[in-house]
Amino acid sequence: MKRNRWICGVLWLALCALALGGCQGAERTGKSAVVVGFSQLGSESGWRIGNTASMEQAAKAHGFGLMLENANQKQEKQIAAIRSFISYRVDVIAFSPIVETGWTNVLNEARDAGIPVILTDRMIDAEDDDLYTAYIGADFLAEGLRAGEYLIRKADDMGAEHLNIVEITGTEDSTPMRDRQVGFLQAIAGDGRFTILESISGDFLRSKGEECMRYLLEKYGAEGIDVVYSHNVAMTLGALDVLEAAGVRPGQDIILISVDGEQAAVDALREGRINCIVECTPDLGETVMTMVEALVKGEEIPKEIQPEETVFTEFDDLTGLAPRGY
Ligand code: GZL
Repeated sequence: MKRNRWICGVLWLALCALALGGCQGAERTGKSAVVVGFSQLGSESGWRIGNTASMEQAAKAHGFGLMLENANQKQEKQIAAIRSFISYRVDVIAFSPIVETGWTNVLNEARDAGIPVILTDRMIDAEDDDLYTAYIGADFLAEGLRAGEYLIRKADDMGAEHLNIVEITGTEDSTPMRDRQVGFLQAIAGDGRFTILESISGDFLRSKGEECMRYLLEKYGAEGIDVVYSHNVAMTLGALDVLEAAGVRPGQDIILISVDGEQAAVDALREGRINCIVECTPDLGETVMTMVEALVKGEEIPKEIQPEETVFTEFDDLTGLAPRGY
């Protein structure tokens, strides 16, 4: 069985090599164009699909070969992909770690091979931050703070005395899940108007967002829930389906706060079905590839680069907002 897997691995590498313009065998020989190995964690949301497209477009624009491996939400597949990039001797490895832990061994192997690693989108819990060259991704704590600051403004605007909150979180042990939760709690800390009834993981998936909302609605009733704080648009769209099927008017009967900012969410915001979208941009590709360009020239790059992000709320005039593109 193991032998078959090994053969498949070599064949896969050879196919990638051919796709990259005829590099021979499982290891690059001679000097070809810059090749980036990119392990993408999955295709779980519109955000993720937009992020992958951003990386592909930027690699093409820079004239880089891109070995893209989609792990379909499996950490072990990301680790295997990174090992194949090392075998192939790519110039730079980029990956979006699905969770923060479990990367030390494979990142030591990349360091021993002299291949720089860029963390894109999500962070790792590294004892030794020499295990990666740079982190290019959002400030998720700030995103959580923005969600909480919106809710405080909304409560003030409503003259609310007390609001019960339920939280549908992203993938457990992932950076966005942890920091969006911590930032939100920090923002509302000490404000006696807010109670978080329950926080459950929807794993950033629309289907699980539906399951979570159905469970919470059955447990607390529409009357018992004033606010839903959902860590991404995919889960929020699932929650909207459940709420509306139950005759609840999201955005009116229950306040909906989401993160990400796909077009579907902006449309729902304009329709009054979502109250607040904290932006998390998937457009990291150009920054990643610009840093790759610098690395292959032997230049130093910043240890951390975070994109500018904003927040869209029911209080804003959205008429000038350009199409989101994902
Ligand atoms: C955030 C990213 C998250 C998105 C989700 O940068 O890691 O993962 O918020 C996606 O949509 O699943």
